[in-house]
Amino acid sequence: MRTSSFRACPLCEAICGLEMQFEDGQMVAIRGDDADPFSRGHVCPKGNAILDLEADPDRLTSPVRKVDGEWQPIGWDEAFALAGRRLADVQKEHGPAAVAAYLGNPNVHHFGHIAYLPSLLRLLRTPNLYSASSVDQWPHQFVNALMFGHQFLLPIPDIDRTDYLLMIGANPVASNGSLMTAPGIPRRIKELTARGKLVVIDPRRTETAELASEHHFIRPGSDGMFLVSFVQALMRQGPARTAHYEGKIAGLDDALKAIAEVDCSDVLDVTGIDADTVGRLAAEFYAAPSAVAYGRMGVSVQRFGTLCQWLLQIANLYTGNLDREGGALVNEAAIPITGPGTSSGHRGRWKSRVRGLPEFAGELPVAVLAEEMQTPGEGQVRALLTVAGNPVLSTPDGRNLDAAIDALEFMVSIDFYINETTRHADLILPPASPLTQYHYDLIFNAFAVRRVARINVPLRERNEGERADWEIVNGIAAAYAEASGKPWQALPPPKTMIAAGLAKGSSGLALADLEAAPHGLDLGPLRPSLLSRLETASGMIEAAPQAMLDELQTLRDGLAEAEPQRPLRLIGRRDARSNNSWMHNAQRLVKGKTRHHLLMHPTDLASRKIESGARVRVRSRVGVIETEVIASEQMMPGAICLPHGFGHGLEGVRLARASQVAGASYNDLSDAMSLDGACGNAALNGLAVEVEPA
Ligand SMILES: Nc1nc2c(c(=O)[nH]1)N[C@H]1C(S)=C(S)[C@@H](COP(=O)(O)OP(=O)(O)OC[C@H]3O[C@@H](n4cnc5c(=O)[nH]c(N)nc54)[C@H](O)[C@@H]3O)O[C@H]1N2
Ligand SMILES: Nc1nc2c(c(=O)[nH]1)N[C@H]1C(S)=C(S)[C@@H](COP(=O)(O)OP(=O)(O)OC[C@H]3O[C@@H](n4cnc5c(=O)[nH]c(N)nc54)[C@H](O)[C@@H]3O)O[C@H]1N2
Ligand code: SF4
Ligand SMILES: [Mo]
Repeated sequence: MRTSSFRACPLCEAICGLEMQFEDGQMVAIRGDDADPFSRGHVCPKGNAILDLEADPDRLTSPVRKVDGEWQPIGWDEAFALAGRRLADVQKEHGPAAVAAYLGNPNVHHFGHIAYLPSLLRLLRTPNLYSASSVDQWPHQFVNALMFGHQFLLPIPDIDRTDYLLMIGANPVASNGSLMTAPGIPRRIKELTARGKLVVIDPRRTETAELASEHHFIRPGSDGMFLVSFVQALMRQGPARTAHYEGKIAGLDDALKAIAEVDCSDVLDVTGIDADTVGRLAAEFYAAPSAVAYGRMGVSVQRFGTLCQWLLQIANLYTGNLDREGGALVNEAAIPITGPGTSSGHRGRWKSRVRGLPEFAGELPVAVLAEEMQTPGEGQVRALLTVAGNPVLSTPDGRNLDAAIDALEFMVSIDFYINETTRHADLILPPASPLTQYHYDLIFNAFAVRRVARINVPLRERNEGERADWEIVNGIAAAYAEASGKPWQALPPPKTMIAAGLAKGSSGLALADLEAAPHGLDLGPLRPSLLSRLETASGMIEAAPQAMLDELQTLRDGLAEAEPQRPLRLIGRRDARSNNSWMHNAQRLVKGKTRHHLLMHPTDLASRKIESGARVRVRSRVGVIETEVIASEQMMPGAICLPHGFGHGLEGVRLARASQVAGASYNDLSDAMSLDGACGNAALNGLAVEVEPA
């Protein structure tokens, strides 16, 4: 007999409700849950691929330990004790900084990771904390902290009600939306373009651009100039509409004055978009009944990412669209992640040892991780904990990081795959399937385009001999505490923690209310709330943070950095059938044509006498990779495009299917020295490269 269970998908920010069908305890099918009021039946190929993940023979289900280069089984208690003792020993001998931790993207998708790891990390007391955030959304968090006083006071585009969406450097039709949890993006975009307008600015004519009202190519990395020019054009349309923010805003005149002073006379040369077009878009944006400017990976993970995020909010502010329906609104999450007792996002409490880069929100930029391992001296990193991450493929100059990790004294990973990074571990602790655990999306409920809440209950028991993610974190912490003589108290199970979290919020919801709604709860559209929640010292929106005025000064110099021997600009790409570096082992996703090739405009191929389909070498300052190139009119001439997360053919990796679609790693080209100057986020997009026949 078939039975159905319902759960939010843990694979991306869209948190679609899934209907999972079981037969005799075996999961046999997955469909979008039509009764989920938020996702309304939406599902993508990845959601279905959970079937492959659950049945993957390469997936670890119990701990393994490397002995003389061979993986051997080890019991849980012994594994915890070994991890705790080795981490404590390294710190005893070399000091607390000698242990580093790296947390990867899936941490955010699992309550048993995100709610439990902070206590383990506090126990380790190391300055060397790293995560995928510094190759991703740091610029957003940083701007939120500067302007609104909290890293998670995040303005979200009100996509369902806006009349005009200016979207720059985002491709939600492939990515399913980011820092904008909105399941079923294509439907939402179709409704938007029927009601108003979507304008996409992107060096590639993407899947989203295809659905947009209008698309413009932009030279990679030149968005800072485009947005300055755009705000200048808004200023020519009429006065700032700031009545709404009266008494709640500081520095707007200073910000506008500094923006007005930037010389944008050559905006066409720099960006590829002419001044008339910028002016027309600004006029439309200013005149629209409601409008919102939004940018993601393409504008945040580049040299001027933070500046771009600030300029986007200035555009929203100037036109009165910040904290307004149809504009950009901050969610009021049922389990609060802002306000008392949360981490607002401080900066500079410590610095990285080698390059002296400041900490942000408790972490150092991951671009410095390799040098912290490779540079001798007091505080050198000698041991590593990774949790749900693959920094060898995901962070800049991955090949060098790979070598640095290989030379460590000890490494322990919480992960269920032996991937390009965890192959170096001495010990791997694999969590049981997330489907066996209580889960509440702390982050994505809070970043959603509606006020939603949902508890996910276990769909089945975990198998005999498996451990849940939160039990593993507790297990390592307890063993480490014992070995290091530090006091420690285990955290209670997720259900208890979720109930406690709800009690801290003002939604009035209790656990039982969520449990009574197996398809999730819709609590209504977003509402203005930012002005009453500001956490800046002044209690006002700080429109002109000094760090942003400084970046404006360097914008022109930064854009002028020419590299004649590397004239092409490399950008990334996401595909609906891919998920960063780790789902290429799922048969449902990798079957059919390969997806890791380089895209290049025909004229750029012709001028280099390269045929479409040929193998090419791509060179950057730090590395060279080989891959296949395909001619594509989707690309702006001068810009070339490669997805990240490939490069699976490395020795010792246990990903049988992924290794057949190995591809090359983007991050063997990206540069650990090339950062967003304002916050230290990696500048992965807009990389200067050259291509030659292989
Ligand atoms: N060039 C370039 N580089 C990029 C990007 C880009 O656009 N271009 N994007 C960046 C972005 S946005 C991100 S978020 C990062 C991602 O970078 P990472 O977070 O470092 O890597 P992932 O590929 O997400 O690897 C996830 C790992 O988690 C494991 N995993 C999955 N689910 C679970 C679980 O439930 N528990 C545990 N313990 N492990 C689990 C998987 O097996 C896999 O090994 O990559 C970044 N790197
Ligand atoms: N299918 C799938 N979905 C995913 C992921 C995945 O790997 N696969 N990863 C998830 C993660 S971790 C994240 S963070 C989100 C990211 O979500 P998005 O940011 O929406 O996804 P990207 O495809 O990286 O979109 C970035 C866009 O910026 C463009 N771009 C690159 N450089 C520039 C530039 O200099 N200027 C401008 N204007 N545009 C530029 C690229 O062409 C691309 O279209 O996606 C999530 N969803
Ligand atoms: S869009 Fe995201 S949340 Fe929805 S099914 Fe696909 S991977 Fe899962
Ligand atoms: Mo990400």
